[in-house]
Amino acid sequence: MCSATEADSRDWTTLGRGTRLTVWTAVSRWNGQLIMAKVEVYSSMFCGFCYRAKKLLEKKGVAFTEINVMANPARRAEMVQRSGGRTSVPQIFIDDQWIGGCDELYALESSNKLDPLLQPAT
Ligand SMILES: N[C@@H](CCC(=O)N[C@@H](CS)C(=O)NCC(=O)O)C(=O)O
Repeated sequence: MCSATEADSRDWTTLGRGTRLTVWTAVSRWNGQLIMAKVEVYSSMFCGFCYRAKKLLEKKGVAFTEINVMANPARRAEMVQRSGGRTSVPQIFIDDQWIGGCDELYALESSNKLDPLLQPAT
């Protein structure tokens, strides 16, 4: 289980400071080296599509930052702006590239195009 809310990742970063093994944060690192792309999931509670999208990422062992737009209208506005006007959740970004929602995430996985996107930019 490698997912983290933003609050969690801050806490974990603090916990990990000074230790040799840096704990999993929202951006996956091993001894400071980036080993996976940055993944962001804008979501809300009671959202089956969000649940499915997060399940796939968790199954693949992908660390991601979850942004709850229901609790934070400013972040919803940010999501709409970054996704070109989409209002539905989830909206998913990999290394700041807009991926789409749950259906698009599963389509990428089915066509074997998701893993290359999850590699860290070199
Ligand atoms: N095809 C979209 C469906 C997403 C969707 O319908 N999400 C619902 C919540 S579970 C939603 O945000 N509805 C409100 C809206 O469309 O503005 C996906 O795969 O992500």
